[in-house]
Amino acid sequence: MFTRAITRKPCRALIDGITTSMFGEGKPDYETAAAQHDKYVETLESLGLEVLNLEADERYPDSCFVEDPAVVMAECAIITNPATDSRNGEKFEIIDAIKKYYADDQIFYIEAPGTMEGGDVMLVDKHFYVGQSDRTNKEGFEQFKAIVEKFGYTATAVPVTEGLHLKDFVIYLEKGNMLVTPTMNEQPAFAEYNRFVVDADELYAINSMNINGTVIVPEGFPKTLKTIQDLGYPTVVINNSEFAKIDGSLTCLSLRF
Ligand code: CIR
Repeated sequence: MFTRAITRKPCRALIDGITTSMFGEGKPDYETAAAQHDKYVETLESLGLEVLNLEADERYPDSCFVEDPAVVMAECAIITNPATDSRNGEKFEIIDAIKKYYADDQIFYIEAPGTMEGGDVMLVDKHFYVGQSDRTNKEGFEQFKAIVEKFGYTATAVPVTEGLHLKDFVIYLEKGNMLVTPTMNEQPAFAEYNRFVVDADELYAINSMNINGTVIVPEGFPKTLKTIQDLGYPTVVINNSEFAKIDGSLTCLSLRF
């Protein structure tokens, strides 16, 4: 069960967020993004989470994507080392929020030359799958593994060959079910799960998010919504279009614990 989340309001500079345009063309509209973010926070609250919604930080265009500079779990928090210059400083700005919930001896740090972003980290029960991507390197993974093993977790690396982060291409919906791309469907690491391949025109909907049994699904992806509903999950649909334009998905916008 999640009881808390940390989010950060989008800043006006989000129009300059990094993008490969893999999920949408054009620049985000700030006002629309702010309204969508409000709705996101309200949705988390409606599902029982107490949300710490941090103030916007204009110095970092991508700073609303708080999932990347930290990884949180019940026993500890790990401050990551974001790989891009424009995002690396976000790791310093998330620490005060993390310290509200974790003692100093529960907070760990990924150090250079290790890089890591939380979008590459997917937890299944007590096992972490960690994407090896342009953002998370082998050294980052090895440091992460050594930290989480102290708390009884295991971790394995998974190659990310299709784009930004692991969780853009595979998501665990709980109860043994995963949404995957055709490539992740062939990944031996995921062979033991019930895998549902998402159509190429609905790739963005892979990053749906299970919060305490209810799955939040991005608006506009009816086939994936039906797949999730047919599996028996209650769903909530929200529009995330402005974040999609800068490669941001649903999980990116919060730390949940
Ligand atoms: C970036 O490229 O870093 C941002 N524009 C998007 C980050 C999305 N984060 C995530 O998937 N966890």
